[in-house]
Amino acid sequence: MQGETIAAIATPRGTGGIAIIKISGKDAVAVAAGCLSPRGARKLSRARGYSVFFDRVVSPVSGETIDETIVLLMRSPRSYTGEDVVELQCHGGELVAEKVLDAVLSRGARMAEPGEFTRRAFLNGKITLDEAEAVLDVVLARTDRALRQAFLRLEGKLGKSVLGWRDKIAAVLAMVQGALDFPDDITLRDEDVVPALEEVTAEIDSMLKDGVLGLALTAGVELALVGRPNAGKSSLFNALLGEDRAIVTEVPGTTRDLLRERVQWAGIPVVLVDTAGLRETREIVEAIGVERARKAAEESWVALYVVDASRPLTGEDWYWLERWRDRRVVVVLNKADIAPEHVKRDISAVVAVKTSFPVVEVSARTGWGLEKLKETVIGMFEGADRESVVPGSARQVACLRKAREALGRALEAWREGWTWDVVASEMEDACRVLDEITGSRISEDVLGEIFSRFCVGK
Ligand SMILES: Nc1nc2c(ncn2[C@@H]2O[C@H](COP(=O)(O)OP(=O)(O)OP(=O)(O)O)[C@@H](O)[C@H]2O)c(=O)[nH]1
Ligand SMILES: [Mg+2]
Repeated sequence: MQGETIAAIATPRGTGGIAIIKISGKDAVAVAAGCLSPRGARKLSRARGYSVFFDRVVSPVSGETIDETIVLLMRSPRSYTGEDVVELQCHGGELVAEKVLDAVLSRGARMAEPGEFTRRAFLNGKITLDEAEAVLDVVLARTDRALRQAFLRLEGKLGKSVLGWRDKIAAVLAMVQGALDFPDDITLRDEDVVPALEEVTAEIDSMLKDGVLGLALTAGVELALVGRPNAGKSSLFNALLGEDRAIVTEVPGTTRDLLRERVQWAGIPVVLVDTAGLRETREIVEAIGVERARKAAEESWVALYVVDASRPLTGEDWYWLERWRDRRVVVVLNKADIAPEHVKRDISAVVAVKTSFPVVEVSARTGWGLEKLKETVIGMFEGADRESVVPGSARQVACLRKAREALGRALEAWREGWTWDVVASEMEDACRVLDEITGSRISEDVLGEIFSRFCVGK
């Protein structure tokens, strides 16, 4: 199916080697031909898919040549969108690209919306929805490991598992429905229903466990360094970065603003956030900093609660540790180089009694214990092996979770001897949410939400 003709600059803004203006839709060839030399226009109209030739872009308004271009033609259905696609490759200047796009638009194409090319690829059945999401993940991947996972999804590995589960459930569902329709002829036994559903449940569970890692790889994780003034947060921030980024002094209350820096730990994109020391203060600038620190801790994926291990914990430390009892927190005993053994031991013991947070000793000054700290944080992601695919978006994780819950209810209804139509309806639910992952059943709203995150021209 070919839609109205859309166009966009597919390359980033600014200057570069080349700029690509992408045109897709039922009139893509005519629109592009209208911007070429007469000879180029004839050539393009007659060309077969996957042809390339050199020509000029000519302004349809003034007749002036705008730039030289390489014309690429991909005819429907053998193109990214499944429609006729023409790409005009020009010199990589911002103005050149804009002028070529203007020429194309004046010939009747309309400006593409964000992600509209990929959306058409999905709607025309070239890719499934999980693959469309993976396109964005590939574009945004910041580490090798994130890219590898995005690529596995782009190849359809996630969709394939989901489809397999769906088919298995559908097969059981067909039997249950058969038994519902012909109760005299078909009797169902436990082994017809339970093992298959349990198997799918276990496989979904295992993928859900890796969901934490998947989201970390695509979205990255924020680690907030928090704690009382002078605990050594900024020193630790610098030590983890390997550069002298934040100001460190012996004056409590040195840091005011949040500082953010990117690092990679085991291929996971991590954003470290240094914050102001937590304390009651009347000083207006510091008070704003403390409020930001609290917010950063509560919005981060994990808070590293840094303490000066050369002295006992204070009431203020306990106030925060209690407040964050249900969050992910690692208690970092810093200044291990100068902290007396018995003080460290006492702190560890009391933290272990009062909380379930892991405790790690480090010295920001000497670098001792930093590896152990990283391992502790990385260990909080369930470790999927590198070739097994993990979900990449919160949407996928949410669908998996819903499918898992529906299967759980189906099994429970079966075991408790509910009528089979109840069991069947839960299985239908599970199939429906699995279909949402691949997009074979999906609402317009969800599509809009997914593709709005793309850039124009993708
Ligand atoms: N011996 C020792 N001193 C440290 C260590 N880490 C930090 N310090 C010292 O502790 C003091 C405070 O360090 P900062 O990193 O500024 O502490 P902070 O938690 O960022 O303090 P605020 O920004 O005021 O909240 C400085 O004098 C550091 O040199 C460590 O591991 N060992
Ligand atoms: Mg600081």
